[in-house]
Amino acid sequence: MLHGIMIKILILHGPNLNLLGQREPDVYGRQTLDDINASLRDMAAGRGAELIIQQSNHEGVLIDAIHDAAGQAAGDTVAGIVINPGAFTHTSVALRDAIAAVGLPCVEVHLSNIYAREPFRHNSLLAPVCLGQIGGFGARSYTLGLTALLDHLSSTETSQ
Ligand code: CA2
Repeated sequence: MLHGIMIKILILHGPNLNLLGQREPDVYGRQTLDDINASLRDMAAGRGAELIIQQSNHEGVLIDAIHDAAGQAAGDTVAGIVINPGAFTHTSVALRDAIAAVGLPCVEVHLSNIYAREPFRHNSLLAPVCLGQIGGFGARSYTLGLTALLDHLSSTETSQ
């Protein structure tokens, strides 16, 4: 809770993450996206937060979701974003610009350790406009990312 209001967090899953648990379990694990979302909802409920969760394979849909998060009416505030941008991590200036434009605190998460993989995955265009990046812990990267965001929001609330 922030200022007695149930805070909302946007969880965004990028392209191909709808396939989780069905393909490439050696790289991405056996949990499905529904499993990950259920763990996140459990964790959020314990911390007085509500989640809006979206997955899209389309860059523009992800950008619209970020814009919509920033445009929520007062009392329906989205306080921050946890995003796994998938392959758009390495390519999307447009997603980076959307995050920078809305100014919401954002945590980038990855199932895999992108720095231990092919060189084309070593650069994130989004990381510089995020609070931080967590990767390499499988599905746990998401819960770690949400914890980091909620802790950040609590600490900035008490310091204001
Ligand atoms: O490690 C991550 O979370 C990634 O964001 C996953 C992306 C990849 O392009 C990034 O470099 C790192 C790929 C998501 C694809 O997800 C699949 C899941 C199951 C089967 C096939 C793909």
